[in-house]
Amino acid sequence: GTLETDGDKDVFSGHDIEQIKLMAENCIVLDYDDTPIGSGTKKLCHLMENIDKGLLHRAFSVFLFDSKDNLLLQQRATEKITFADMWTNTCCSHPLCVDTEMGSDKGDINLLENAVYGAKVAAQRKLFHELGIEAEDVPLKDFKYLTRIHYMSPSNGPWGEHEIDYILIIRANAKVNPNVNEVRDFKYVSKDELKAMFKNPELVFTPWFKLICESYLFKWWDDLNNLKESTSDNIDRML
Ligand code: DMA
Ligand code: MN
Repeated sequence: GTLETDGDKDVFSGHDIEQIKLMAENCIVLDYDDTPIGSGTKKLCHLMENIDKGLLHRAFSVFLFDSKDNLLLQQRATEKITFADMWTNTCCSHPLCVDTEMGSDKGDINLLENAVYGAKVAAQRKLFHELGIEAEDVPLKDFKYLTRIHYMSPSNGPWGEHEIDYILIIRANAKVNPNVNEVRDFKYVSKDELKAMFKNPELVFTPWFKLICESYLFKWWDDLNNLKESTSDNIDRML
């Protein structure tokens, strides 16, 4: 996970040192059915040469709404190694290969419930890291798991994504204090404001955010007060 080999110099050349360090995080490597089969560094999991051989990892995507049904968006920092400068949902990242974020310390019989719990723990950690949102403003019990989607998308250069992504919605009254190494800008938007943003050719959006908007988001947004946490074990393959 350091800069010791020529290979690292190559894929990381020109990138931000803080973001390079985060590439040493241990993601949860999955089989096709979302069963953890090991760990892999964030770097290995996001290289297209590995993805092309089938390497798949676990992720989460948070959609945070305020009390007026506005959605918190972020623009990714220029420093991000993948999908830099793009507008996207509130917060995305990966549950790490530790007991709390795999949910393996929860001891539930239901493996999906454990995995969902681990994704919520990771979501709370990254909402603070990226946006400075305090854990007490986003308690674990307030996240609702809605579905998991399997998707793949190349990014720039050698990089890409191939994930099973746990979709989490939360309603919160959050004070935002962005980490500028992660987040370039943020904005609360109404449904109509987001639709107008999609029509603006100067704005670029992440592929997963567009996928989720097209398939689910606007439907959920119409019914925010009545959304129930999913207990289905379905994996929505969007490949
Ligand atoms: C990865 O997000 C997760 C999804 C759902 C694309 P990311 O690139 O923002 O991860 P991180 O914040 O850990 O760099
Ligand atoms: Mn990923």
